[in-house]
Amino acid sequence: MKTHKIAVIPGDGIGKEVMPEGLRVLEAAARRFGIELDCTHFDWACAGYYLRHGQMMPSDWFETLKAYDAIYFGAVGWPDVVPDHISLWGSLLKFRRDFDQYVNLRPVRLMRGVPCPLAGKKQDDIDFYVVRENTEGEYSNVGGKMFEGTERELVLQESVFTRRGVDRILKFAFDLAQSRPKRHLTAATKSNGIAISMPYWDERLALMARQYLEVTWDKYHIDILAARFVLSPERFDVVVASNLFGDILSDLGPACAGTIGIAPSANLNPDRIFPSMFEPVHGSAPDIAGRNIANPTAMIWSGAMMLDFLGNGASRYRAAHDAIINAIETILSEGPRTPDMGGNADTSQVGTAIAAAL
Ligand code: GGG
Repeated sequence: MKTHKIAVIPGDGIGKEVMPEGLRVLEAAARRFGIELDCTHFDWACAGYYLRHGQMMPSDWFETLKAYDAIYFGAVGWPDVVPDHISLWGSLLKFRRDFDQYVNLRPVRLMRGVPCPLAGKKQDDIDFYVVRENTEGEYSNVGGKMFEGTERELVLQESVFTRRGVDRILKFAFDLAQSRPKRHLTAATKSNGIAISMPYWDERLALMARQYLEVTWDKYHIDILAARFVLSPERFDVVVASNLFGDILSDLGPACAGTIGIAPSANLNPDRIFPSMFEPVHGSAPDIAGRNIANPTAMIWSGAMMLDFLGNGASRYRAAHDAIINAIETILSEGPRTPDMGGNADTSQVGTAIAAAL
């Protein structure tokens, strides 16, 4: 039996609080389904390695992590001490780029037992994926400053859209749409205002669509698309978006499905040359950190996605994934619940309950 080497990076803030619950449930699932996991912990965080060394990770981080099958990541950010762009570009974004995790796959689902904040929507009405481009686009450090501190101060920031980068994320999204019963793809754009990169994105989209005749597709400008998430989420199946638009939509989607505390994500290197990374959509949430009240569900669900990816189609791993989702839904229906879901349970109580429900 293969032993999967997992690099565990809890990170900062509530990342440190939800990670033990993620591991608790992973261990329970691994025991039940006969999966071997070998976890190694790294304290690469603002309130960890950074405080001692002035950088987020050691310089040999790439070689170190390359030896792992997956990265299980909590959250990054301690803005009172380290500016967010330093911590993000010093860890999370390095993983995504250097390990070519070009797909950020973010399921948006109204889970059983979660009251929907949108009037009149049923469980089946919210069940789609946001496929976020994860290595280029608006997330760039290309640009510069001139005339700093003067009246003529000028700040320039470029977006980067490559043919390879655009085509591969569109292909992943169309493949996913083709594998689902609805077979529908929606693309986010803003080609009326962003006059070079977004028309290019639209052009590549239309070309890619020609190869997927069984998939129906449409595209919306990001502003009206955001409104449609709230007004009619049932129209979506697979939503593909550039890095920034995908980031925004994948916070908005889970908010429409109850709470961002349950939203998982998978940063995938689909070619499996480098480790993929699994993390909650939420960040380190400094406002509630240290109180043990964060919802651990997103961390736990991300662990389920990790098992499924590690299994690469194997039924035992798929069964482990499904059992975790079922345990999450049981506890969301029957409690205990954290305060973001109207309950008064703490993080550990919810994690323990989900592990027991397995
Ligand atoms: N667990 C995700 C996390 O720590 N997110 C912090 C954040 O600000 N991420 C920005 C991004 O995902 O692009």
